[in-house]
Amino acid sequence: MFDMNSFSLNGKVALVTGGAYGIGFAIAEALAKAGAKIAFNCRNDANLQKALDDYKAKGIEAHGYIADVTKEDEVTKLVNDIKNELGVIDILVNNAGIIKRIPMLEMSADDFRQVVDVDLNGPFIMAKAVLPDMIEKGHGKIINVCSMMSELGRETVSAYAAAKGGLKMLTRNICSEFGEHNIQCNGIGPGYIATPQTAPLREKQADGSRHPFDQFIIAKTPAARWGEPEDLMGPAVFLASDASNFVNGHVLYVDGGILAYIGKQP
Ligand code: NAP
Ligand code: GCO
Repeated sequence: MFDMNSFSLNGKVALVTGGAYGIGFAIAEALAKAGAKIAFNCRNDANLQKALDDYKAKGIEAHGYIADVTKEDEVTKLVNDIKNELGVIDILVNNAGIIKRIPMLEMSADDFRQVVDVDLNGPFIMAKAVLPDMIEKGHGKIINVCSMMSELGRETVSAYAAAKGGLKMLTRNICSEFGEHNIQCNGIGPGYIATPQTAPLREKQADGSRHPFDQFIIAKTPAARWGEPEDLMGPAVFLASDASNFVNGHVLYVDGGILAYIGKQP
């Protein structure tokens, strides 16, 4: 029976990978506001300590862990530590990600592998670590943070686009393999969001003008603005809650309309 409690996350344990700042921090904040107990991980201790202060400043008692999503032993320890301290993970948000903007012919195979390792292998490793407990509990939510590059390519982001396109298909495969256990795996596809990851694309030019890519995105977005991490909060709560129990294998794009729009005539 639907009521607004369907959006509540009371009593749930959520892990947001890479939740120290940026999109992950905003998603974790939203899940906390909906009632979830929050765990997050990152690789850098300074980022972790600052994040704990930032969560506290928002009244959130987050639990932070140093763990690299590409390292299976660290992920196993992460999931076990959370299980011992907070309980079984009900909601996994695969948010941790990197990008390398290098023209393909100048990109080394190692650079390509590093991006795919974090952005695609990491979510696979994380999902494998949480799925057994979700199956045993008879419910679970996995949200993979995809991208415009799950659908589109552009110069210099070959590794990132390949990884995020793969992440869309991993999302559909987890849906296919575990839907019978009442586990929903969906993607959330942010458009262009103002975070440290996109800061280079928004840098003011020497003459004080906007970065050409900044101007390009404004022209490509019906909302005529960059997204903010806060724009992801409501969609993330929806995908993490019982309100979306029959939504599975879907990528919910939160892009201000970019994918629907040919772009404003110059
Ligand atoms: P960000 O500001 O660069 O933050 C990335 C986070 O991931 C940081 O907390 C980082 O912390 C962590 N991280 C990176 N590699 C990790 C690893 N191997 N293990 C654990 N944590 C790791 O990125 P963002 O802009 O918030 O983006 C977050 C996610 O959204 C990414 O998957 C990104 O691809 C995706 N996305 C971003 C946009 C956008 O416009 N910003 C749009 C679509 C999708 P440490 O460095 O301390 O580990
Ligand atoms: C880029 C940007 C994008 C965003 C995001 C768009 O260089 O094109 O970094 O890839 O990060 O993924 O959805």
